[in-house]
Amino acid sequence: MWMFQTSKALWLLINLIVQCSSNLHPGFSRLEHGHRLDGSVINSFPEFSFLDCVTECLVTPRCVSVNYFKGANFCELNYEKKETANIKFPESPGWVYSEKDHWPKELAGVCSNSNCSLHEKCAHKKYTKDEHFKCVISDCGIPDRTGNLDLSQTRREDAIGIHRRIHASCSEGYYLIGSGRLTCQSNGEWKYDILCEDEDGWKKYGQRIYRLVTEIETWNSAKIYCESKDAYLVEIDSLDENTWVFENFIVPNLPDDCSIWGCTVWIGGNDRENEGHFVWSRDGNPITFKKWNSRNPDNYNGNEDCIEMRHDGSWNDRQCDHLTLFVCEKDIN
Ligand SMILES: [Ca+2]
Ligand SMILES: [Ca+2]
Ligand SMILES: [Ca+2]
Repeated sequence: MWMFQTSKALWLLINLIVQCSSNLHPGFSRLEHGHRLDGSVINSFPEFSFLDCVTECLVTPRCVSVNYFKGANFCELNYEKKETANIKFPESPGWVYSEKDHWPKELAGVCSNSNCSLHEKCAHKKYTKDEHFKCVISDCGIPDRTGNLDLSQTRREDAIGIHRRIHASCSEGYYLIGSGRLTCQSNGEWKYDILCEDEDGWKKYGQRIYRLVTEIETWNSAKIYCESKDAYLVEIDSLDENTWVFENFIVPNLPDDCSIWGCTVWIGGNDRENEGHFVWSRDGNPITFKKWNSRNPDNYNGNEDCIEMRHDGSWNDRQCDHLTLFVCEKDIN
């Protein structure tokens, strides 16, 4: 290892002195000591020499600048530079910042003439005369900053390279659903574990959000509708939750004429599979907390398998093809 490092360094030194000692001068003279660029890392590499770091940037089309931490030989490639970036350039003792433009592209060897695309990097054997290179996927690209996704609160360790992650949040007025992370997969595509749900129409209770859908539907259509919103027909597990749903979605509408919807809402319970054994539609788990109306469940006419919440917050089993409003529930993190 020592021999390899030494010969590598020597080879590099000879190359530099012979070929481009004057070329390297602008690069070294324009280093910015004590700074690093925040929030635009493509990838990072431990145990890199500074020139390795610059070379890695030169073989990576998306890279425009590097941060280098001398104490740990730690290299970061950036997809922005300080002039164009709407990002931070804080004082960071021990760090050096440098831009790709200040370095001779010949440092990239055979890769200086590669035609790799923006999300690729040119791979070749360093410090050899080998004329062969290949383009390999480098990153997933810069995630779309539009829409409801807020990428301004990313963390120090976030990066867009393969197998790296970015922490995202949702713009004001949106609920975050999921872990909030974007993971760059090995095929170069982002995996989004984040969904930003418009707060309009949804109400938050604990770690869940709920929405009254003001269209009359059969129980099954209501279930399908909720699922199409990555939600489920409301599942009530406690008296507190029952009271909350009742007070938020039924009480406000009680002054209305109830002739269209009967002032009831579908909830997710049913005994369609096994008469008398009520389960929740989401996962088939048995219903534990119950809030039956005094005469129910009565399976009236032998044909009542779906649960509605009544105008007083109690439950009734009802024919599943009855039409009424319904409440969807969704987990958030
Ligand atoms: Ca629930
Ligand atoms: Ca029944
Ligand atoms: Ca009934």
